[in-house]
Amino acid sequence: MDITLVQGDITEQRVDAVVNAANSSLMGGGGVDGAIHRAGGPEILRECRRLRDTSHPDGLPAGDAVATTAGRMPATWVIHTVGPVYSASEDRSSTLASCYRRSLEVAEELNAAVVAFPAVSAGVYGWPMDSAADIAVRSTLAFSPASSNTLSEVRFVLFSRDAYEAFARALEPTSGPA
Ligand code: AR6
Repeated sequence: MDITLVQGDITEQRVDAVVNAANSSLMGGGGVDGAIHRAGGPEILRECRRLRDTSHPDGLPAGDAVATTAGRMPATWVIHTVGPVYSASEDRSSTLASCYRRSLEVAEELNAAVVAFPAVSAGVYGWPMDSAADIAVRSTLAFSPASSNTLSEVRFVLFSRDAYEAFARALEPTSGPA
């Protein structure tokens, strides 16, 4: 499985699945969530409402992931995950790592080959970018694919140059203490 980095807009990616940094309500919001619903159109919200009415009456907990259509976007699916709100007093890294693991599990269930992720929790939810990048890269590298695995590429799509550079640093092999 290759890990690639792109600076750009996740809604324009021609991939099997784009991951959305959603909130527990699954009813849309700002940031990348707003951009995905705008680009994909109302079909995404319709499917999200259906999920709320059926399998997820209480919403989607932080760290979990669920899929819908990608509507009019070039991708086929949106995998909605809910990142934790950053806290300086409580370590919520395992919840953020779970977003990546659960999203990749859902991607496998869909037989997706290429999956694009934004920097989950690193916007409105306030996670410092270097740490968000580190957790994203580590949890993706730690993911053990199922034997039927179809995943060939995980693409991190970063909106800003700063985010791109943080992910590039997180991907650098550690050189150890000087
Ligand atoms: N493509 C790629 N990355 C983007 C795009 C885009 N089109 N737009 C923003 N980003 P955020 P969160 C980056 O705030 O922190 C929403 O209201 C952005 O610069 O979208 O998990 C939800 O409904 C940042 O680096 O997600 C939730 O309520 C990263 O995506 C809440 O925000 C994530 O920022 C979730 O907050």
